[in-house]
Amino acid sequence: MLLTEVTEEVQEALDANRPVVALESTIIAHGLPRPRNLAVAEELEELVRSGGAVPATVAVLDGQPHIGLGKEQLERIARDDGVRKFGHRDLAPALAAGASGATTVSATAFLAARAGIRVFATGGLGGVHREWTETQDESADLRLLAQTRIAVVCAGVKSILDVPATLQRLETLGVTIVGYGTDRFPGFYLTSSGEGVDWTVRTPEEVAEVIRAKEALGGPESALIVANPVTEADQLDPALHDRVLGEALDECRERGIRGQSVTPFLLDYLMRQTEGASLEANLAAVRGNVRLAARIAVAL
Ligand code: PSU
Ligand code: MN
Repeated sequence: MLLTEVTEEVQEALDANRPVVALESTIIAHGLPRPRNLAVAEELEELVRSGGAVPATVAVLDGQPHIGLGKEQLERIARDDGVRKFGHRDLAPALAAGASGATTVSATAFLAARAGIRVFATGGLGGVHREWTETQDESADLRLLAQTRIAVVCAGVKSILDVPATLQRLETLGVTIVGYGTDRFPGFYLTSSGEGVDWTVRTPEEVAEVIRAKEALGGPESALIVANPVTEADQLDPALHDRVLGEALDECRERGIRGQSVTPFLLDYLMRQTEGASLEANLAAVRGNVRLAARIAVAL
């Protein structure tokens, strides 16, 4: 029994070795405000198409993983209150229970790679949270990327995290990182996190070369992180970012918010307290990543 539903368009593209870009759905269901989230979901798919690739938004609906969503399915993800947040470890019980949920980076990367998709675009990865020593909160994104063969185009990891600790963890896990047109690791809402990257690539063709080299090497499977910064013109004002993030982290601690709710809470807090400026920076990052992912998929 094949559990996963792959749309005809995506399957045909994969069979013919034409470019496909996977998109996650947690950012739609839990990372962006309604009703704008639906417009963004549609826009991201359109960006992939205009880049010459086929979009494959991933989600779980009524206990079935979907690779590629139709219009009504995308609407469900964007609008339904019952849509949960599924990391990789949630997939089995969700399937067994017939549940519906948006997939995080970990669940999306897993399902997409399993379907044969090589390129995936998102906003910012999850990672090691600040106060990790107390909470031990580290996104399952990291471990899953350490075991999954896929190229993930992202604006680094979310700046709400402990970025140096996350980079250290990615090094330990053996996840390759290349900076796209930069030797700085991007800071999600910010052009730079202040940390460096060891490798810089400048064109989609160069990224495709790295992917091919990685595939030719074989060995244990792992992801390639293509770290693509927002432009300085589109970034959130760094001083505003640091001030509001400090407040957001205090509020999160005071309210005792934990587990899967932490990331959506912090993103939402920043959006409200920056009067939407963080949302614009987030969207600029995602759009840039989706465009680049399409170009990489085409170059492959
Ligand atoms: N990128 C965004 N917004 C998001 C996310 C990524 O611009 O909301 C989501 C991704 O799905 C990622 C998740 O996997 O946040 C991380 O959640 P957690 O820290 O609970 O693992
Ligand atoms: Mn977490």
